[in-house]
Amino acid sequence: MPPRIARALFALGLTAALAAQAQGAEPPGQAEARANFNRKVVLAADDVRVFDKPPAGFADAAAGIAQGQVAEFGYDSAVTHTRRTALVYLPPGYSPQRRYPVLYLLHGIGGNQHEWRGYVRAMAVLDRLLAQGQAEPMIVVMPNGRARADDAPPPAEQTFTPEHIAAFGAFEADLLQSLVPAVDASYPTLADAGHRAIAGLSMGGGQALNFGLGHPEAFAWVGGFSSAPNTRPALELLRDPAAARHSFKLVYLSCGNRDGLINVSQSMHRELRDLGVAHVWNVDEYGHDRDSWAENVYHFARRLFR
Ligand code: FER
Repeated sequence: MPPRIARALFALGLTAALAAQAQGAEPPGQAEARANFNRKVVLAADDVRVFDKPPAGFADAAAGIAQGQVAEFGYDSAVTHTRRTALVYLPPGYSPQRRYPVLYLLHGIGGNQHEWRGYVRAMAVLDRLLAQGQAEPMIVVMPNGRARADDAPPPAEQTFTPEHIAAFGAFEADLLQSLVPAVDASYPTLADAGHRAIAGLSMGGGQALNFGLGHPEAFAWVGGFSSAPNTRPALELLRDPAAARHSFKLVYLSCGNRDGLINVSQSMHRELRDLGVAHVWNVDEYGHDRDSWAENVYHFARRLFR
């Protein structure tokens, strides 16, 4: 099956179901999905690092550096009909008298709204960049990207079930119809696409590319880090590929060259290249892990809203 068809099926949550059906086997999911992590990496000539490594300690919390404040933000979801919780980072020196651009940062398949702050240490990265004037002051919203009533990360053996994967797709409507309007109503945001970014890691990278490239009216800055097979083909996402050459201020793709999911990002890179949509393609020497995500959120954040 051609990869783009496989990916489209996956997006519908069918790959696992079909595979299980074919084998007459037990519940769909795990084995097929996990096998993707172990795919052989085949590198092309342009699958290279385009940014130097950040300075040592770039993701370490440091004494003497002003820290942004992180708070829980509750909103009513028209999709799940529940009250949902996101984390919101307000930059050092935040003032309700000013207006800020907003970055939406999406977690991976086993994570939740705490993953970027806890595992990746994204707030430390931003605090340091802001202290050095190397990033624009911005509000960062870290939602739970699993739009279902019970949005807790499932037990490991249920991570890849169709209903859990579908919840990451259902987040598109939750984000656009409920979360973004609630954030814009509650914080002093610059509430237009030119001041709104979306990025994510792995499953969240796929979401960021799907929702960002699919909604240029909402996001002009889009980043997919180590994006997972939920990523849809560019030609499906870009309803007007010619217009897309001018709609985005930044499209940023990255992946580690030891990550078995790299074929997903390679495909997106090649599709965008062939469509003439300018983008960053940064391949580092990491696996599917926080080292890649911390470095790439550093490089991405430095380029945002500038
Ligand atoms: C898959 C392998 C990995 C997959 C998703 C992932 C949807 C997501 C990984 C992550 O978020 O870390 O086959 O299919």
